[in-house]
Amino acid sequence: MSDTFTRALARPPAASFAEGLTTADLGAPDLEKALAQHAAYCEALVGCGLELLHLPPDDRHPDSTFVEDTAVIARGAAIVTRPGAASRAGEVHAIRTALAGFFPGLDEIQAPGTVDGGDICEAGEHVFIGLSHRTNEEGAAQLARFLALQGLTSQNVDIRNVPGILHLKSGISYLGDGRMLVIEALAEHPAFSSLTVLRVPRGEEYAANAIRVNDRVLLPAGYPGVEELLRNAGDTLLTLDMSEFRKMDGGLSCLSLRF
Ligand code: CIR
Repeated sequence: MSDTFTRALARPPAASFAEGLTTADLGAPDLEKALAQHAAYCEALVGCGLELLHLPPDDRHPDSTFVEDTAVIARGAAIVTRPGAASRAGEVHAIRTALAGFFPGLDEIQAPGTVDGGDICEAGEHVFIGLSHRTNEEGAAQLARFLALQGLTSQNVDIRNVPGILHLKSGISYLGDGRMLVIEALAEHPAFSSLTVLRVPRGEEYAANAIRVNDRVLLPAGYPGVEELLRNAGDTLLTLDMSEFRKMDGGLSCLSLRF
């Protein structure tokens, strides 16, 4: 099984969206299209039974639609992160305010620690923490202590030398029932040896960022190999066009905080 979610926090892309950080080299995103894709994403979460909490767009922070990076929520507790990219540091203020009402003991990653939520992959009682160019060892250690207080074990997975992925969850997704969707470059990693590893076909790496939301799996549209893999595994899929977010290195998981 996997966690049951009842709510999600999301924030539409801002007018400054195209000024955000990216390594994708896929051209500038079209804001109108991104807004439509974001609306469809929110609708899909509502279709999965979630209540959607919307934050207003924030022009001062072009990457602020990627709310997942600003907090980690586990077992009824939450911690606000310290994003690893300087341009994203200010995103946490609105998130802190939004989450405080739900999580009275809201914790915070402290300097010099940095954590991006995209590096945190919860898999049942165990959590994988990506050491990346955004999440450093100090941040990972603080997060591990927070998780331990919630009764969760964790381990680090160093992805700093894995090409083509920004965050750990750009390359893996936990789908529930002991199953992990994993790109080839991480498929043999000893961290995942006790899990059922579903290998992402080459060329479809972007679809490694999927999300299990209650009884469905949300998947980016246009990746037939991964679709087939998951349908054969018995998953109920919902595919979403993510083209404009992909241009900014973002995937499905980044666009919401689910709890
Ligand atoms: C960034 O570079 O921070 C954003 N352009 C993309 C963040 C994607 N977030 C995620 O994968 N969790």
